[in-house]
Amino acid sequence: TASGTVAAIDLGATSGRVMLGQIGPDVLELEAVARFPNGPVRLASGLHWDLTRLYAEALAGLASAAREAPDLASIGIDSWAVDYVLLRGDRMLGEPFHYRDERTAAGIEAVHARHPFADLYRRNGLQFLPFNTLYQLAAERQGGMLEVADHALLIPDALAFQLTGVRVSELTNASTTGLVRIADGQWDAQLCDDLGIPSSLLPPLVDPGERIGSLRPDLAADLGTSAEVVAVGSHDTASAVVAVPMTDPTSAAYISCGTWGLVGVELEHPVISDAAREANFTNERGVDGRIRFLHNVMGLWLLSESVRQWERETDEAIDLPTLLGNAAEVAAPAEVFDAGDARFLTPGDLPGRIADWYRERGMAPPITRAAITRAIVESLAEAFASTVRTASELSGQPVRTIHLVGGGALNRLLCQRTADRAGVPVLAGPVEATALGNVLVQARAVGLVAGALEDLRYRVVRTHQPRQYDPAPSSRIR
Ligand code: LRH
Repeated sequence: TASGTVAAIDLGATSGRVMLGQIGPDVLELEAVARFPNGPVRLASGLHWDLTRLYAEALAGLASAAREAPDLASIGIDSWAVDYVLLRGDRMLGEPFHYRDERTAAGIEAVHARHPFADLYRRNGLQFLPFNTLYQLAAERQGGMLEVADHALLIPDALAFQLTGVRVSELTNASTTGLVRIADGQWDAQLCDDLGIPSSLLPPLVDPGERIGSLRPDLAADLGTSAEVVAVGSHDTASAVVAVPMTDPTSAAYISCGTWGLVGVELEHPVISDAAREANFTNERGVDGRIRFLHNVMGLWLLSESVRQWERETDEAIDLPTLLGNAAEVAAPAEVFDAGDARFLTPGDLPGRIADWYRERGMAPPITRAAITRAIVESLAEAFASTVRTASELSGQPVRTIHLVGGGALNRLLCQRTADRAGVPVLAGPVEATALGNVLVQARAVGLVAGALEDLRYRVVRTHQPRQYDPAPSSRIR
């Protein structure tokens, strides 16, 4: 196989980055050429993303990437799921809504009046999340926006459109909209009709690995590259799962832990049983036709939003490693709180809401920052462990190892306590799994590597040694 360089634009809900990926026979290396913060912006209309700024940051990153690697082969884009931009012609109809915006209640009601959740689940296989794209679009319809728009593009597709002028919808991310049929992976035009969502808004679906297009000529000249934009697993979680160093996906679970903790297993076929629906497990499409059978656990959001609150209160920057070190020194709470409680979804005073959760049950809440942080870590670890057990039960797949990838892999206390509570070893890393998965799918598309998903993963196994956390027998909680 050959050697070469590709660029990955990877946008998380809390931060974004542009990575140069070097690929060679025994090389798989990332170099961050740009890193930038991301987060919600509250406008008069609600909670939004500043997509225009993210695009500008991505462009600056691409310019550095092209300077460093004049032979750049391709560019791939991934981001968080479900959110979209409405367009009329080439024009964006405002900045996209943030999925944590609270406007969708009426959309949910309108959708479920036509298609009760059990019926939707049979069609699209998705867990209920109040912000799934179909509920957001139903809310847009009530606001009259769908009459003005002629296209809806998911976030990575919207950036690909800015770069190339080409409108497509990449399948792994499209599968999170609720508008793709689980049976055949095509847009569900009947469901769109029933919900008054014009299916003409939805561009043609493409698979990860397909070419999207060349850079607009002005951009190619500015950036000094003729790299092509290639579709990757544009849902960040799909890219992360590509780079989970599982040597045997039939006996391992994964936790992709960033802003969210996506906890589940990889399957060949969806599971849309009553039990899976009741446990609110999702069947999202993975790269190469795999199914990501998983459940959304609240993730590091609980911690980052608490830190934000404390910083707001005292106007002082908080050092995360110190906070986590202190958390490791204090006792774990007698009871974990329910990390999945919907009150923790929206931005605000999370420490206050955690305290409310305990007080409502007649329990003393953790008071100090260290104790609150410890409660968050323990509650996440418990949610991770129990969700792994449920994934295993519902799918019939044994779990002998848990791979924890993403930023959470840096959190030693979380990794150790997840292993303890699950009674199964946790293999932590790579931290940049999403960018690696993005790079690998591009590398295959442009002919730098060949093979099946297992071959791509094997390259991660060879180059990125995970850190192992064995369950402590004394603290095993079952
Ligand atoms: C993680 C993620 C997750 C979605 C959520 C909206 O970044 O893509 O898979 O459920 O964001």
